[in-house]
Amino acid sequence: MREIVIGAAQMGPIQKADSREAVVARMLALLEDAARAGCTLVVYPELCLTTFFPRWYHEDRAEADIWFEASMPNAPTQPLFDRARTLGVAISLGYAELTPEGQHFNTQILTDRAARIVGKYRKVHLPGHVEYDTERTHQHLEKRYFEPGDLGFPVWRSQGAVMGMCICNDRRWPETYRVMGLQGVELVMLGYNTPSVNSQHGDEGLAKRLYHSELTMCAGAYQNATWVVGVAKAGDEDGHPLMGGSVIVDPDGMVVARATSEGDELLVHACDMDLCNFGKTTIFDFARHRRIEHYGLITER
Ligand code: CDT
Repeated sequence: MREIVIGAAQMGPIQKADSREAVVARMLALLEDAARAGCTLVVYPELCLTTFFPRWYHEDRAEADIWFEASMPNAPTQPLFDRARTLGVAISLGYAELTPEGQHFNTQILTDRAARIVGKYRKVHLPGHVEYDTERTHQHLEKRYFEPGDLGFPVWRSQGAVMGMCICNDRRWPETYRVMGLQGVELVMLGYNTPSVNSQHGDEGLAKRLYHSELTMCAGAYQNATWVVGVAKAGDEDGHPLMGGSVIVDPDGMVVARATSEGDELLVHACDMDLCNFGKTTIFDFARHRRIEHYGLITER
């Protein structure tokens, strides 16, 4: 048995006016709860230090830099890293990254239990649009504020398991999981900010949106024999609702923990990485069963 007790730290809404320090105080409270529950890894949402700012249009692109972090850890997040090191709890969190070269990415990092950053992922599938769209009920300007990630879908060995990350819209794409699956991934961590309402399809309904979110994570888990931990930032941000639905999914594609609120809420599960072995050596033994001679179209168009 290779057990990692994992905390999925769903976060409730963050308002435009909330400071990074106030948000980190909430993250610290979730971390303390997780440590008390025996977790050695806590996963926080996408862009978890600020409100989901891509809903706000800045005509001057540079003004949006207020939402970005030029270093990590930095002054507001250092207390989180310090406490995580003391508790011996690894963390994974999403933030808007501004590089020294002036590039902007939607990023998630992974630390080890000594709070050293051991992995970094930059969101590949950026949803939304570049310019203000008068046809939408709300804006989703990720394509305006971020560049597509340039790191691919790497995996890292940590705490005796093969770990990978993706972010929000990435979870809807089978290629995301498969590229990590081909590297033997056993745990995919992801955060998301998903509006409760489809800006282009108002009558879609929350139940279907929650279903699609869970469907993709369960399918990714099953088809690649990996744990998936999906963590929402949820609730009403300045009048804009985000859905919850955080889950921990086992390598059979079954949900073993599911959030019940749209607030700060910790899910805890003891995840045995050895549960990945059966699928990886039988029905999803890629080396034996894949037929890549028929898959060319996937990368041709
Ligand atoms: N943050 C993020 O990627 N959200 C998307 C909503 C896209 S709607 C333009 C998601 O896939 O959940």
